[in-house]
Amino acid sequence: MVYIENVFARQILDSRGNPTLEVDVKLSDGSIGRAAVPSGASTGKYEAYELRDQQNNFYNGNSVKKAVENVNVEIFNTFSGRNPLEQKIIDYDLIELDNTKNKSRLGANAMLGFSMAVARAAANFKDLPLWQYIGGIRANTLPVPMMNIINGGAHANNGLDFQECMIMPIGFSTFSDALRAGVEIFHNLKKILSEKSLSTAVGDEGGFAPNINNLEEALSYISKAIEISGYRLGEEIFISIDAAASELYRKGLYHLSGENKKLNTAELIKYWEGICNKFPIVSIEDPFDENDWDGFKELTKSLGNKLQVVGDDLFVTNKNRLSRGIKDQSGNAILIKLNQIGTVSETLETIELAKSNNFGVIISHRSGETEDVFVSDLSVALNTGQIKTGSLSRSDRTAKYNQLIRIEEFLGNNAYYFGRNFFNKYIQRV
Ligand code: 2PG
Ligand code: MG
Repeated sequence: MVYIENVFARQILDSRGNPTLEVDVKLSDGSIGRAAVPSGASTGKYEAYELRDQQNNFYNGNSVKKAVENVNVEIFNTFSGRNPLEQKIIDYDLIELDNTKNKSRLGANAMLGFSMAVARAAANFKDLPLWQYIGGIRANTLPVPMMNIINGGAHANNGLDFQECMIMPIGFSTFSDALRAGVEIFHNLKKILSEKSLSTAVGDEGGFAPNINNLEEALSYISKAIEISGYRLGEEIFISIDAAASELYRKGLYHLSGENKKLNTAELIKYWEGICNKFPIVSIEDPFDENDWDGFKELTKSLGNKLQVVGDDLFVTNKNRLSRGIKDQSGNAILIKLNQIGTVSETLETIELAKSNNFGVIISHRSGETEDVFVSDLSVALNTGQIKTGSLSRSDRTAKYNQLIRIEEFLGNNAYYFGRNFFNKYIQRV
């Protein structure tokens, strides 16, 4: 029987220059699985705990030496000799070993790095690509990307209140064509911003971060870029937004300081309805605070048949929080981030729960990323049909798209692009 022979973690750097973990799992047959852990900036309050050393004058408090040690000592001691093909048993034993509610003892970053590396090692042992190891022969769907081409909020230092203005190339029949459209639009957006003498420097996720302070202005530049690229807005390309509204919420009000507005939940619902009347928006993520279940519920009631209302900070990839959302109809889609929950198996279960309740599923990167492309494989493995992995620049983001190009090539005629399917469900033709 194949078994885990060695587990080794090291501290590496993420795309923002912050320390994170990389974990290697070596098996008895010589197979190796390597995984790196991403990290968020606009983190939800209910996420699993990211263990950082918080040591003064040392990596600004952000080093992960303790988490590294937890992998190299405790996790190694517990799991060496175990069967790497038993992902679920390993993950649940890991949860038991940690023995806290939010993975704060070992650190969700330590746990996830190990969990992902076990999956990769097992895939390599089976001589399968990760997506095929996880998904089997049913895995064939290339996801529609949410491409974050204008960054704001906590990911940029401009005046834009909301975090992500994204394009979704839905009306295409292959992933490659969809990707090409996104790239062309991205480059044309750069020209438009330059002509307006706005900065074309990029934010944390590789999208532009021009110094504008108004969502409609951002969306109008994007619309223009789509048009001059020769694509049809509302037929081929659609818009999605991540408001990351938990970041804007204080004492019952949403503070849109860029737009000089303070809105309560009901007013913000009106605001979203107004934006959706002006632009072909198919998805709004975290339109309200992570505790504003009613806001989610109301918006789902009013717009949920036309677009996705996505819970990120609201659900934090957590089955219990998602169950509440399903029951109350607070939202109709979930953003999936492995490090919000901290193991591969729990992530798979949350996705399963979402799918079986007809919730949309978007596999997501974090704003702090590495060259690891686990999310690309995961999106194809489970045929989720959607991925959010940033803009069309910076290797930490393009690495994910490049992996999807490889998977599409591997699948050949068996590759299926989810665009039309998504299109039929949400898009109202004008
Ligand atoms: C989000 C993510 C990823 P962060 O809010 O959806 O885009 O950002 O990783 O900073 O939480
Ligand atoms: Mg989000």
